[in-house]
Amino acid sequence: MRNLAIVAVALNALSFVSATTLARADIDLVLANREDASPPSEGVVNATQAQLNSCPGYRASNVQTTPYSLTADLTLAGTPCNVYGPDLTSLSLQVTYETASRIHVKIADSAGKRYQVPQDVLPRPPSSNVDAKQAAIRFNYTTNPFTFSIIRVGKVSEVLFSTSKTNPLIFEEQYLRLKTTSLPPNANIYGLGEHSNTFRLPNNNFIRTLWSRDAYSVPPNTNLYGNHPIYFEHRTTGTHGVFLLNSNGMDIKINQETSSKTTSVEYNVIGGILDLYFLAGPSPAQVATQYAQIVGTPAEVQYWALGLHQCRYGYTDYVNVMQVVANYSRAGIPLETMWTDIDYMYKRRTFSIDPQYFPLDRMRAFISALHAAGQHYVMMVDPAVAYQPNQNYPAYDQGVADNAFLRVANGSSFLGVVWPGVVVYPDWFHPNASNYWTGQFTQFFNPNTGLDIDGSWIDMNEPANFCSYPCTDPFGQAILQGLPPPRKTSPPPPNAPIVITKRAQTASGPNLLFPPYAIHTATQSLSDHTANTDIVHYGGVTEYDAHNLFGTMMSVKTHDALLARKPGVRPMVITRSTFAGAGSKVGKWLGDNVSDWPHYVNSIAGMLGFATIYQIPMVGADICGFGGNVSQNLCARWAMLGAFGPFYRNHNELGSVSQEFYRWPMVATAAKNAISMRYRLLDYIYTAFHQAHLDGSPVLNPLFFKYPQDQNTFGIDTQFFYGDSILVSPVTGENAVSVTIYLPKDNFYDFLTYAPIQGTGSMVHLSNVPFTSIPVYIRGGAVIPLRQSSANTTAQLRQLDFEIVVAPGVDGSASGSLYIDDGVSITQTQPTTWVSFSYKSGTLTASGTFASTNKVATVSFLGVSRAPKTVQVNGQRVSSYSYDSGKKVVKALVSIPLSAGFTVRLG
Ligand code: MIG
Repeated sequence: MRNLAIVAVALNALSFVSATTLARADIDLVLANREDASPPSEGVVNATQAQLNSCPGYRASNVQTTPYSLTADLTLAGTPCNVYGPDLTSLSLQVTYETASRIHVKIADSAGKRYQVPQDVLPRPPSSNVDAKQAAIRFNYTTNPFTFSIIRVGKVSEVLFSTSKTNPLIFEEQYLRLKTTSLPPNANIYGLGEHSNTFRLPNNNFIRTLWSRDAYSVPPNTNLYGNHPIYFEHRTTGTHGVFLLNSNGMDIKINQETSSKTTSVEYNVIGGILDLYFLAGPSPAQVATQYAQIVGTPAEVQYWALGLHQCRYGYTDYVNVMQVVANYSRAGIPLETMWTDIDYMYKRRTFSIDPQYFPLDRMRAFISALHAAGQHYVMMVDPAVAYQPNQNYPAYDQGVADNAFLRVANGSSFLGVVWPGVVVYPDWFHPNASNYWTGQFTQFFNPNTGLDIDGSWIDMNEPANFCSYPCTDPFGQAILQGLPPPRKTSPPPPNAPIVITKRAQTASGPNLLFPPYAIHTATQSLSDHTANTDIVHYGGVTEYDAHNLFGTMMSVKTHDALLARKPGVRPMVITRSTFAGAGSKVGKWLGDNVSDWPHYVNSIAGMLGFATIYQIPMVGADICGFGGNVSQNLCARWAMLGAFGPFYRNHNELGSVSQEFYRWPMVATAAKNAISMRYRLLDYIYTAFHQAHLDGSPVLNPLFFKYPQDQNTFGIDTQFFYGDSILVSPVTGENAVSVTIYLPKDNFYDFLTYAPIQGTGSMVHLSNVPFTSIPVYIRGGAVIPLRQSSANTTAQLRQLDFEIVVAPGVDGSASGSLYIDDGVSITQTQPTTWVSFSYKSGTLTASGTFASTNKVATVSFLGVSRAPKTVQVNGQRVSSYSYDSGKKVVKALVSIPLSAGFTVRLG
């Protein structure tokens, strides 16, 4: 226990000391210690697999079927094993063929009393009640003991998921165990985030823990900020998905089963019910769109939000912030959006502004100047509200008046410790929470009298707490941690609420603080460094059940607050903590990474998880790294990789060396080169976002999504497709100027020169890749709309004409699309442009709806093996074209209004 105490102190220190004073080695040490630390033993049981497997399982009876459904009663099939608490004796099973590619399997207590993720947090999709015979996957079962499997039917019949007698279903008050042992050996499993492991998950002796946590340095093999209990399993015969709709803490164990030579996935969940959705695919992208039908398709983003963002923790005052904006202009690097961290707040209190360092009138003037320049401004909002009774602090007073804060059992506010010192937290379940939150936004961010922000950055919503459980003395902790308490030297106010540290545990009830099964959270316990899990939210939901929803509920409230502030405008919100479904409202950044090469490389896997699996495509890592000091080589590489991430923001920790792109000439050049590519591609990726919004199509694609038969691609997470067709292969080695990449057997074209590159399904070594360049290829088969050039702001970019690039695939054809709207409105009042391009036998055809004032100024045909005799636009010969026989490119200079369909033909 002594060791534990030391670690706890060290972790508190870690929470607020800047990275410059805490070397990376110290961080690793603290984390290593933390992982070694055994969980508190109180109430915790350690059961063996043998004990679990001797549990009786359940027997199915009263089986009722319709063509599209099955229900049954499940009764405990023997003596209760009570391994982690009492077994439930009667359960209900409900199976529904909701669509031809989705089966819903719900195993719950027969009384239907247990906690389930609330409908208003994640509305369930309607069921189309499809005849089982029409479905691509089938539910099979045995009655005694009850086991079930999900089978892919069709040409190849194969088992996707199957429970067994040897690993019986366990359903106890605080422990659910469900294990499938039927995955192929060395299975390709993706998802189950948030994690910082490889994109293709380790599949032996591996535990994924889902429990939201403030996770500085985002260590692999630990629980991080968000929770997404969805996995895709890929085989050459097809991909399928399994989603466990459950917000409770859980361990998902993946192992190689030596006896059966298979891979197993075992859910160990400490509450809720087993609410499973099986998705048939069979293509990886189809699993993605099928998952989107459950959790919602991603919110449409504002066009400007795809521009470059600059942020840091530690901008000292508004003058400093303005200097950064000015320096970007001076360096000629297009900066779209400036951000400000908690630095602006008065004593770090949310919804407050420091009158000396960030005076309101100066800030208002600064923000209008930004807007006048076509730029944008985003500020941080934290959920924890400073505990400031009788201080005329509206965010606190109004929350108290609205009863909108989390309370402990005796009715007083739950007190934690965050930046401003002692804090309270909103209870998002409270019916007043929406009004309270929207009220704060409409007042503090009032465009006419307050800060006219363009978007909101929400942090610490795990929720984070710097006070270790049981946090008996938050006031003392705030002082000890040097956080700005209201009066450092004064005693707590006489009316300070009594902090309840009494355990909620009763002899027979559930133990909400230390459940018998201890999930492998990297914190000391469930309640450590967050809100206590025995807190009961308004309406009776416990923090134990809803902890993993806090960030998503805050996200939705913030989204709604921004919408109330500017009706009709797409809210721009970037959150840290997420749950399944968050992407339908907000975007996400990957939290506190570190300025080192491994974090740079791993940011790809991180983005792929959110953009391809979890349906939160507006995602990015802190570019150039948050903690620690970045080197110019690393910042140059990251400026370029980040330009091919959906959310492109440079962000840095308090005390770390400055890392704005203009700080080093080489980094400035790298950034300009990459931004130029990104901006020319902005409409291409905006179109991908629109498609994602329509049906959940992935905005980034791992290589295997495009080459599902090519085994070499299954583990690749150092290369990816930006959108459908732009292959990004960054240099990954530390300080390296070369990289070995994989090129699938396909046609590719260099993005900058257009020269063809034949992929042969093998590794290719690229040497002499300078620190100002990133290898980017167009995949054959694509028609890519590019803006003619880059621009200083996205507003200017929208004025430019287009170049259409035709990059034929192996079969000689190509296709693509282009979506243009006003870029900001939820509902478009003006006609939009939605063009399909297709290319075949020398003819490019553009059809669809056209309402753009932009023109097509150039059409470039790649991979053309001879000079064309003629080039015709809508049947009329044009003379202004050239042919480059070395690069095999025909470039036609045209002037085609995007107001009607057209053809361009090579003769
Ligand atoms: O305890 O607001 O992840 O991006 O700069 C740290 C200060 C609080 C954590 C965020 C980080 C942000 C920092 N915040």
